[in-house]
Amino acid sequence: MQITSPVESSQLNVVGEASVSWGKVRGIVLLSLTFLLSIASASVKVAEADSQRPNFIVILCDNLGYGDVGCFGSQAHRTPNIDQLAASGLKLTNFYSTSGVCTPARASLQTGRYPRRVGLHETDIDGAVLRPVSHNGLSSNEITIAEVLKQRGYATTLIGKWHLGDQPQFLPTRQGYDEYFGLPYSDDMVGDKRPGWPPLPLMEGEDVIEAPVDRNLLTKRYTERVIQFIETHQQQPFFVLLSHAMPGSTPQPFASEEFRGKSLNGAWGDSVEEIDWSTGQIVNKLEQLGIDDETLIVWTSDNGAPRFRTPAGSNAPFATWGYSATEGGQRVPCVVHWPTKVPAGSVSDVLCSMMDILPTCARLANTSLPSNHIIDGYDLSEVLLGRKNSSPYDAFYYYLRGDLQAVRGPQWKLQLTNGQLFDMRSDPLEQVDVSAEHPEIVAALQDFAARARDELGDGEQIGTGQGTAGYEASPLPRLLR
Ligand SMILES: [Ca+2]
Repeated sequence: MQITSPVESSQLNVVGEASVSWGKVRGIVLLSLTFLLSIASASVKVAEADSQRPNFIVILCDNLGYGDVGCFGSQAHRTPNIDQLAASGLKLTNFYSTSGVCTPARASLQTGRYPRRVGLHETDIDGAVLRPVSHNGLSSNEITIAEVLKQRGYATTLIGKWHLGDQPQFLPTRQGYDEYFGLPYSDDMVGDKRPGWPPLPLMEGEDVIEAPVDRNLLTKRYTERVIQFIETHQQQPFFVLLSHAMPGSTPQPFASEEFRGKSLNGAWGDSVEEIDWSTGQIVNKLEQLGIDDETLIVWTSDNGAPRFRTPAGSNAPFATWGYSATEGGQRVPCVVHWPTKVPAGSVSDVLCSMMDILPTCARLANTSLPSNHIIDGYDLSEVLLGRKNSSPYDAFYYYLRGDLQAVRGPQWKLQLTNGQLFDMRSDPLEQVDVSAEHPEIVAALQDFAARARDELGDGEQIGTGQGTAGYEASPLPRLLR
C-alpha cells in the first residue's frame, strides 16, 4: 500500500521551507539548475531506454508450494531447468501472493492491487474463488499488466488459466491480451461436478475449441503455444503470461505420457517435473533465437500447495497449507532471470509480492501508469538489477477472503488474530512470540493494520479504496459450438 513514509514527508518539508531567506533562495536557484540538468540527463536516459523494451515472460504455476522445486529445497522433485534458471538469475525468498487462493491472487497479479481494491477478495455468489458460469469477473475499469504493456507496443498473450470471470466481457481478450489459449478457470471445475457446469472448456480467443479438454496434455500444449508465440513475435517486444493448470486443484494432477508415473512423488511430482521440462523448452528457444538477453522471466506460483487427504505438494519449511492466509499459503517460490542484467546466482530476502510485477514491468518497459490510479505494488527493478537490497514495503497485508489476518514489515510480522509478534528474519517459522519485548513494534504494526482497514476494508467494514467486481446478470456456460 502506498503510504508516505516519514522520510518522504520530511523531504517534502525541506522543499516547503526553502523560500524563506536569500541564502535559501540562492540554494533554490542552484537546486533548480541541478533539477533542470537532471531533467536533461533524464530525457537522454528515457530516449536510450525507449529502444530497449525487454520481453517479459511470467510463468505462473497453480498451487505449487514453496518447497516444491529443487532450488527452494525440494528433495522429491527433479527440477534441473528451474534450478538452472535460479543459478543464472535471482531467487526471491520472501515473495508473496496476496491470497491463499486463485482468483484474488490472479486479480492482484493482473492489476498490481490488493484483492479488496479490485473487489475479488471473495464474491457473494461464488465465495472464495469464481466458479463456472459466474456472475462476476474482473471489472473493465481495472488496468491489467497486458493493457499497460500493450500501450507500449507489446504483443501480449495469456496461455493457460485465467480465473477472473468466464463471461465474454471478462475474458483476457477484453483485458489487454491479443491472444488467449487456455482454461477460463481451475482444472477441477469439470462438467459433472455441479449441475449447470459445462464440460471443462479449452478456449481459443473467446471460443471453446474443445470440451472436455484432455488435462494430461495441457502443460505440453501450453508450452508449444508459448514457443510458437515467441517465434512469431521475436522481432517485437512481447509479454507472455504462461499460467499453468498444474499442479492445480486435484490431488492427482495431470501430466503427459512422457512424465506420468516417472517422478518419485506420484502424480504431483510428475506434473511439477513436466513444468520443469516446459521451462527448459522456453529458455532453450530464447537462447536459440538469441533473444535471451532481451527477455526477463519471472517464475512463480499463485499460492501454496493445498492439503489433500494424502499430502502431495510441499510448502516446506512452512508447516501450513495453501488456501490459508499464512506463510505456507502465501509465500511462494520466485525466480527472476534476465542474463547480463539480473546478477547470476543472486538471492534476495527482500519482502516483495506479485503486486510488484506490473509496476516493475512498466518501469523496465519505460512506460508510466495512469496518475490517478492506485497501485499497491512497487517497482522492484532496482532490487532485481542488484542495485538495492531493501524492501519497498512498510507493510504487507495478509487477508483470508475479506478478513485481515496479519501484517508484515521487512522484519516483523504481527498476527492480528492473537496478537503474536515474530521476527521473520531470525524466526521465519514463527516459533517465538516476542510481542511482550517489543510493544512499540506491535503498536506500529497495529497502526498499519488500522490504515489497511480504513483503505481496503476488513470483514464487513468497507474500505474507502475498495473496488467492485464486474457483474453479468445472465451468465451462460462456455460451451463447444
Ligand atoms: Ca491456485
